[in-house]
Amino acid sequence: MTGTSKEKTVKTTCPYCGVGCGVLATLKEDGSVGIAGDPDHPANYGRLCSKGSALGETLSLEDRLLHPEIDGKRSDWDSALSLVARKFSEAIRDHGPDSVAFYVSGQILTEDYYVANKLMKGFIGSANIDTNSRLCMASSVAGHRRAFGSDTVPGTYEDLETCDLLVLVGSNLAWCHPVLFQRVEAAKANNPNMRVVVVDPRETATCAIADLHLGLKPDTDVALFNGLLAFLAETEALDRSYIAAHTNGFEEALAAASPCEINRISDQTGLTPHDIATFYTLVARTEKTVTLYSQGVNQSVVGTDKVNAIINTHLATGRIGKPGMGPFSATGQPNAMGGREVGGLANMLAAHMVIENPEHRALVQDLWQSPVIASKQGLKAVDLFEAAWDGKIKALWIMATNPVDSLPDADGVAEALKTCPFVVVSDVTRAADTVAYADVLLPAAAWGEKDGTVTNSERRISRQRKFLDLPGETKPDWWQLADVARRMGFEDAFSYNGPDAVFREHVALSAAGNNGSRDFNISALKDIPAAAYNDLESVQWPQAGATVCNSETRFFAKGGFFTPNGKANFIAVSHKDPRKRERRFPLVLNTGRIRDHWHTMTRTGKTSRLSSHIAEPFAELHPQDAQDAGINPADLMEVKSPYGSAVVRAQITDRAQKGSVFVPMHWTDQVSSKGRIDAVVAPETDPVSGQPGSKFTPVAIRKLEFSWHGFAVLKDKPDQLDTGYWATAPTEGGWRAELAGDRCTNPEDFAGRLLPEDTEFLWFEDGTTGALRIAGWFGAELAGAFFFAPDPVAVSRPWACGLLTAETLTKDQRYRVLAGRPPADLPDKGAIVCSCFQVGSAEIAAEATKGATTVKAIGACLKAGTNCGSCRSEIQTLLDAVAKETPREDADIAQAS
Ligand SMILES: Nc1nc2c(c(=O)[nH]1)N[C@H]1C(S)=C(S)[C@@H](COP(=O)(O)OP(=O)(O)OC[C@H]3O[C@@H](n4cnc5c(=O)[nH]c(N)nc54)[C@H](O)[C@@H]3O)O[C@H]1N2
Ligand SMILES: Nc1nc2c(c(=O)[nH]1)N[C@H]1C(S)=C(S)[C@@H](COP(=O)(O)OP(=O)(O)OC[C@H]3O[C@@H](n4cnc5c(=O)[nH]c(N)nc54)[C@H](O)[C@@H]3O)O[C@H]1N2
Ligand code: SF4
Ligand SMILES: [Mo]
Repeated sequence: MTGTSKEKTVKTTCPYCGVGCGVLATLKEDGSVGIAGDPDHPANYGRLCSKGSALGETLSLEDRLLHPEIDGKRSDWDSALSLVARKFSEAIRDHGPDSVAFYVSGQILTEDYYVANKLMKGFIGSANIDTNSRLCMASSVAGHRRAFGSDTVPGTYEDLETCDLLVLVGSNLAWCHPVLFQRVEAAKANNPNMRVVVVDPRETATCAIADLHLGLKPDTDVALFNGLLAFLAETEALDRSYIAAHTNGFEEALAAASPCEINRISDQTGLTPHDIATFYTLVARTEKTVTLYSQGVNQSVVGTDKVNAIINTHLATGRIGKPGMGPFSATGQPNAMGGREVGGLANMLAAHMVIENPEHRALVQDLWQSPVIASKQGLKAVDLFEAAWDGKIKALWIMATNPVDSLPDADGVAEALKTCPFVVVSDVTRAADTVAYADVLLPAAAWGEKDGTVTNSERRISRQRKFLDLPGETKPDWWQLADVARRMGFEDAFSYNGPDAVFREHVALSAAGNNGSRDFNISALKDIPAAAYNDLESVQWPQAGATVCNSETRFFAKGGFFTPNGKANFIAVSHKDPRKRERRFPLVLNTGRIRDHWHTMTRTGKTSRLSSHIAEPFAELHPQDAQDAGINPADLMEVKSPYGSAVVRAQITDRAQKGSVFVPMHWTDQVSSKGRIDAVVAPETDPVSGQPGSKFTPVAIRKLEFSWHGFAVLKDKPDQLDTGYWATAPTEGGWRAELAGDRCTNPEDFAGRLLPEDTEFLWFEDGTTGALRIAGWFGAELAGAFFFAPDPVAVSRPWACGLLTAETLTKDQRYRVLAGRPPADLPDKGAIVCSCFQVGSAEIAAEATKGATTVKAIGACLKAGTNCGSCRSEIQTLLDAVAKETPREDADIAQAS
């Protein structure tokens, strides 16, 4: 801890994505928190993305859960935890250990996870503990275990910088792992030979650095990578000696992949033979190749096969575990890896041990001194909620995840929670859709209020540190679990006096009976005292020696796999045609993320800065599909499957693939009328990993007709949005709302209900266009402004939002608000691209036409992209678009004039 006597700066780790950036958090005298990237942390060397740098704005206590509640009424810890212990014990007594379950999260800390897993598998005696990592990393875990015999990520972040070819498969790195993206961007700028290939049905922001974008048909990756394996064999690009010395099953895998028929692969993937051949040739001739993959690979009913098809190509070329080479699974959540280390999945044990292995079970049970040990796999997430719906789960504890929004068939999940007799939810906020289904609500300590460790994508363990007091009666998750365990009669095994004690046990388990037979070993941290745990610098595992060592930690360059014969397994996989187009559901729903929001928005949704980039649920769709459905830009549309429907705004773009619609996963019932896209997603899973295919659901779309559309800015948070469509977001100085309604709701009355009674109204009605604008005033201060029209409203959002923070307005200016557009001396910014400096697309395009041709030049004149850098890929895309339309000479002339 450093800083002046009144200010303290603490080194901690970002609670969002799996990059695991080091953060310096400074608690200021006025109680605010300053956030900066930790220049010494090897994941980010000082960088932070838009979400990380806005962390200080998400720490308010608004909507925080501060006290335990039973049946919606305030309670206390003693009553709440006694009730939880009693209900779980009774269910186990009456219906057996498999009648209870935990559903946890890659966002709890390793210590929390360790305690949850220990209680369920060693003391309750069931393996019914699963986690949202099932929706995230399960296919990677399964693919790793099939190939390597262990869940090992062989490489490191440095490999992404030192390779000559980076293949990004199903990864929107620019938006989802922005700091890694920036590291790659910088490496590419320094290495003119470096090439980047993006394999993704959509043209994403990540394509801004791509030399080749392969916009393949959804779920055809196996065909592409099998073709690559066959091509490598046919062009003698294999590493025969590596294959012979360190692998099993090559011939079978090659037979399943061969021959390399480019035309067939072209039919299967929808890619041109030329692009396929270019890609294959590039891989064949580039020794230093890294294939990084994420949810476009994992979240598929053939996800595990996709993972192994990729790994096969690396094993065949011996490009694994060497600097600049290897398959690399980018993890999503801050502690996806930590959860895997402690065995937090229903099909794992602990410390990377195997639940089906009796020796492993004995090792764990011995260290835990536990009465029982689960000997078979438990229920995986989708099956777990299905069992709850079926009445088989009598008590369920949900921790740090929001399944009513994030699991497929999300309405079915809500039904399951209604059926389940006893549901416990530990969360930090009450503004999460799952909270409504809790019988007992437990207030958890949030980021900055608790201590523990997380592991990032490159196996680096870092400390999250506390710098804030616990608000209200909140408690860390491990504490809640350990207390319930003690109340269930397991006093000795759960008498931890702090997270350091849990961590020491976790270290001991990693070393137990581990003579090199298991990858996860951190015995160098054995018996780490509390003070050293507190000061722990980040370390990569393995750390199997006597002391911590900071040298290279790659796996498998010289074999040494964790299979019975020490060799890696090629897995013979074959392409399966994705589901045929159905007449009633002819499009494929693809889902995923946007740049500035995190999952169900319970934290990023608190800040206006992160809401300014995209403030409404939308569907990205191809112009042809839009035309076929009679949908125009900005229309409201329904996306529907046999499971449910959602209502979103149409964003028509040729960056989308024809036949696919992309909808982000972030919108919930808290912030929109019907934006929960997981209500539409099919609960179909990969047979090996149990991971849902969240990127592929057959759907139908249609335009929704409304009598009126509206946009509003309001000082106070709107709460009575009883209209057909709405989506709200915070904006500086208040709230913004997108609206639409039918004839039954009169827009004027609607506006009147949302404005405080004593406001003075000004309004303007345009008889020819049907536009209606209403502004409510407290004297010279704006209480709210409404812009209504028969069609989607074209008012400039940044301008309208700016009215809330404008200096007091003169009477004349007050009327100008009713004009519904920025005055001529204040041109429209366009959609916000740079959320740090609130720079819009129109401003960037204007500078580009004036001659700014590089992201750097835009930064120099507008500051855009010069703080966190998360928007740089979008600026590049805008520059490319302008360049396409403006011949270079014109730009030069414009600059000269
Ligand atoms: N801003 C932001 N960043 C995040 C998160 C967040 O919520 N917001 N969440 C974090 C988490 S938990 C995760 S798991 C990661 C996810 O990170 P990513 O996996 O990069 O993100 P997604 O947007 O889910 O999906 C990536 C891409 O897969 C593509 N895709 C869909 N189908 C296919 C297919 O069949 N083949 C291929 N090759 N690609 C396909 C999609 O079009 C999409 O662009 O992000 C992490 N980082
Ligand atoms: N359609 C579709 N669905 C998806 C995906 C997709 O791409 N498409 N992606 C999937 C993936 S990869 C993931 S990882 C999941 C994520 O989905 P979720 O895990 O459901 O999403 P979050 O919003 O991160 O939920 C975390 C919850 O924990 C709370 N919380 C935060 N900190 C703490 C804490 O310290 N303790 C406790 N007890 N609670 C805390 C938050 O307030 C929030 O309610 O979504 C999955 N669902
Ligand atoms: S890239 Fe962004 S979200 Fe991910 S850890 Fe770093 S700062 Fe946090
Ligand atoms: Mo994830």
